[in-house]
Amino acid sequence: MSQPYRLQNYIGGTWQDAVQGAVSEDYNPATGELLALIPDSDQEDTDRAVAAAVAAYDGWRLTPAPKRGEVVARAGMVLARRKQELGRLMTREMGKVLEEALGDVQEGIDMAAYMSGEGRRSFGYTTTSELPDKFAMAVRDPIGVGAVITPWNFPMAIPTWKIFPALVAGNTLVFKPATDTPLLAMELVRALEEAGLPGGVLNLVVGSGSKVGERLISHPQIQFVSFTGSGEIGRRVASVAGEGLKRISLELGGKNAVIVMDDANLDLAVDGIIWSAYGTAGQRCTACSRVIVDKKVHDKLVERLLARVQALTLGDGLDPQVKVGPVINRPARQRIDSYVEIGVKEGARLLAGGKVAELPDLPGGHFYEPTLFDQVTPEMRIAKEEIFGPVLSVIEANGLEDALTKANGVAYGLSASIFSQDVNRVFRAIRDLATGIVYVNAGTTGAEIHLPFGGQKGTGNGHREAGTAAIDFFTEWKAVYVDYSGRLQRAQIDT
Ligand code: UN1
Repeated sequence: MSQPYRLQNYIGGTWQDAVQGAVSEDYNPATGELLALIPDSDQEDTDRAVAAAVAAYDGWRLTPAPKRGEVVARAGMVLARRKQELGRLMTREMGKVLEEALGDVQEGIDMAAYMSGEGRRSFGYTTTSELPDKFAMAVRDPIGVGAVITPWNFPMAIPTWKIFPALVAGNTLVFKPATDTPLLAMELVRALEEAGLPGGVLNLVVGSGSKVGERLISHPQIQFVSFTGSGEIGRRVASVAGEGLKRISLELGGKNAVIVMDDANLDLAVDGIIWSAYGTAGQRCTACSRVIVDKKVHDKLVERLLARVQALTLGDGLDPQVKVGPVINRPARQRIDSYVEIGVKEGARLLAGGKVAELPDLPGGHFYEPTLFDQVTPEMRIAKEEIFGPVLSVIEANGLEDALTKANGVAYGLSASIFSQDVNRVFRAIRDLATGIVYVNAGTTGAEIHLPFGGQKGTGNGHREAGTAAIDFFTEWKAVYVDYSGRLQRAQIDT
């Protein structure tokens, strides 16, 4: 066992302990190894970080956008250079298997490549004027100082979705990562530091939601909040930050369905379902947690799914044989287990898994057996609520209409997929699925960074991350009128 890291906050360009010196602990969820001692920051640390971001704002706002983009581009190169090492660290800190951890780092690298280019785009537009000798255009301004609050399940990708576009747009930030994955957050900040980001532009404060998070969302000098996490906390962010008239972007999870029609390529469907339901131990906002299958192919599909679920190997994600790592911590495992209990009580048929996995070689780990339920009906809680673990429910449908109604019959609307070879069915599904992301003949995960990411209904509050949509969230529009007539011209009157 190596010595635990000693993590610090990064405020105004210097690494420092929490003012009160409080520390908390960061563990490897597969082995129980203590990975790091981390600051347990409070309001004072948060206020210092906000003050540093406020002080840095004018300098950064006035730095030409292409230069801001170059800093992000260089940070992406640092991540690329360190990809293997960061992937391994992520597996140790968060638990997902190494291949997926490397994908998570790659998503950050991709985001840097895309957003650095926005430094030379960030397009506004010119338009006409109703008056002669008058010019009109719309340009983008940064918003100011913002808070970025991120979850543990994509410890590199999700922070980069928020931080890279926000920085290229000219904002300064306070970054509060999940306390389960602060090491990856630190490494991202270090990459930006190495890339030449001026002090104060991005400040890292590690601490609890109840102290750091609460202060950020109510701080009078924070102008926007970008949050990814649970629906419960999302509502709290919306009400507190909303009261302060801050701009708010929320991404709050899903209850994503794969529809399998009777004409589907079933082997392909099984591949897509297994990957999107059990990858990252089901701990993705985009994870497939419902399979809605036409009754004509139900038995065949379930038989093949079951064989594949039973073959999944659990263990430490650094072991290349392992397909499913641990879940993030003990309370998460407990929560998953209580959902399984609810499912059994509700009358769903448990086909595989359904219990905590005790691995003899890894007694300190938090593992849960990949779980498959059949004969689930739409009104059961396991068919409606986000479980965020390796638990999949199979629901039968009678044709496409019924499948679409069932897919849409939940409060969330992040991702959905359909397996079918029939172009007419596919296009109807694309039109009628009430989700922000739709896949055809693929599972529900695998969003690429240059398309909008986010969902309808209870998944969020209407904003999208990634792609050009991210620039829309992190900028203000400014309408500019230039009158070169040399006289007073009154719009709507002197036309
Ligand atoms: C998330 O689950 O919170 O599409 C993000 C995917 C990944 C991102 C998921 N690219 O599954």
